[in-house]
Amino acid sequence: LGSKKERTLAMVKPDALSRLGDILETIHAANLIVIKAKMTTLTLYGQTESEASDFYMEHQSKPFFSNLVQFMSSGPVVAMELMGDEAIGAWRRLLGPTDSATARQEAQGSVRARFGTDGTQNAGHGSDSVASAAREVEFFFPSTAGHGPSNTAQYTECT
Ligand code: DGI
Repeated sequence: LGSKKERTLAMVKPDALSRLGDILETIHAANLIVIKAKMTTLTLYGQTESEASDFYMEHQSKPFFSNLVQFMSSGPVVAMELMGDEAIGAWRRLLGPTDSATARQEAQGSVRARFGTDGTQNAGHGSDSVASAAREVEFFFPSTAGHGPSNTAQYTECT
C-alpha cells in the first residue's frame, strides 16, 4: 500500500567492478531484486562516438563529457535491471551523491562513499526517472534482440 513497484537500470562502473559482491549485498539488503544482469565493456570507437556517449548523450555538451566517456569505456561494467518498491529513488539513495568525496561527507555508507574515487569515477549509475529507466534498460537489454542466451535469463516476470 502506498509504494510503487518500479524497475531501474543500475550499473557498476569500471572502478567498482571488483566490489560487485559488496554492491549485490547492498541491493539485496534493500529488498531490491536483480531481474537481468550483463557484464560488458562499452565500446569506444572515438572520443565522441561510442556506446558510452550514446548512453550519456544528455551530457554531450558538458565539460566533463569526454572524461566521462573515456572512463566508462576503460573496462568492463555490470548492468542490472533492478525491481522493487520505488526502485528508482531507492537505488539512487543507495548510490549517494554524484561526487564520491561529497558522498563520503554526506552519505556515509553509500556505494559511492565506499567504492567511488571522485566526481567522474563514482562506482555506479542509477536511472533518474521512469523514462530514463525505460531507455537505459532497453540500451543494455534490447527487447528486439535475436536468438542466443544473452536476453533469455530473467529472474522473474513483472509488469
Ligand atoms: O545521475 P548521476 O550519475 O549521479 O549524475 P549525472 O547524471 O548528473 O552525471 C552522470 C555522470 O557524469 C556522473 O555519474 C559523473 C559525471 N559527472 C556529472 N557531473 C560531473 C561529472 N563528472 C565530473 N568530473 N564533474 C561533474 O561536475
